[in-house]
Amino acid sequence: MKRLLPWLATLAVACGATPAPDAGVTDAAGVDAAADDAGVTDAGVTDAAVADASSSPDASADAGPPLPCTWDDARPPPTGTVLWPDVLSATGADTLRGHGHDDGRGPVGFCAGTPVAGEPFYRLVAVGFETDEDIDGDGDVSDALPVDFWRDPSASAIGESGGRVNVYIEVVDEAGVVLNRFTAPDTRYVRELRDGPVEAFDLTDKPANEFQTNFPMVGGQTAAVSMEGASDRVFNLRLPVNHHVTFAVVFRREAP
Ligand SMILES: [Ca+2]
Ligand SMILES: [Ca+2]
Repeated sequence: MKRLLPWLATLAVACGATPAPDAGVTDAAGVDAAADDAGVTDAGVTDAAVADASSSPDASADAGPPLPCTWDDARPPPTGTVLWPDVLSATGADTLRGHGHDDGRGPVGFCAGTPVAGEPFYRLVAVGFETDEDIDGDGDVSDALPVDFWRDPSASAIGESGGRVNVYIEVVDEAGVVLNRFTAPDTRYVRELRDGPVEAFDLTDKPANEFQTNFPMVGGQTAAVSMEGASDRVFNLRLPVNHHVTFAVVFRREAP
C-alpha cells in the first residue's frame, strides 16, 4: 500500500480542482492553420487558456496509478492496442530506423488517457512514421505512407518523408469517418512542446488523399500531441538530428 500513497495524494488534489470550461474561450481566428510547408506555425490559432487540457487525463478516480508518462521515460502503448511500428520504440543507434537518427532523446512515448463521463474520448489508434531513406530502393524518397494506412492493423505504418517535416493528425469518428474543421468545428488538437507552450488548434481540411491536419516540426523542438478533452497522448515527436521525418498520429473519437 505504501507505494500507492503518492498517487492517492495526487488524486485528492485532482478531485478538488474544478476544471474551467474551455468553450467560451475559443479563438474566432482559429480557422486557418494550414501549416503545410510554412516554417512558422500561425500564432493566430493559439489559445493559451486551454493549456490545462493536457493535465485532465490524470484526474481519474478509476484508473489506478498511472504508468510512467514523462519525457524522459517514454513507453510504448500496451501490445496490440495501437498500430505502432517497432521503430518508434527503438533506442540507441536504431532510434527511429537508425540512419543517423540517434539524438539521445529516446523512443516515442504513449500516455493512456482517462475517459471522463459525459465527454467523448479520443483514443490513439495508430502512429505512422516516414523516414528520410529510400526504403523500397526505387531511387527516390517520396513513397509516402498511405493516408488510410491506419485502417489495416497489419500495415507497416512506415513510409518515406520526401523531405517533409510534419506531424500529421487524423481524427476519425466512431464509424471511421475522417473529421475536419467543417465536420468537427469544436474539435481541437493540443500540441505541447517540451520547452515551450501547450497550445490548442482547430483541425484544418485537406483533399481526401491527404491527412486533414498537420503542423511542421522545427529542428531542436520535441512535441507531444493529444486531443483537447479526454485523450490519449503521444510524445517525443521530433526531427532526429534534424533529419527530415514525419509522424502521422491517428485518433478515434469514442462516444461518451
Ligand atoms: Ca523509395
Ligand atoms: Ca518511388
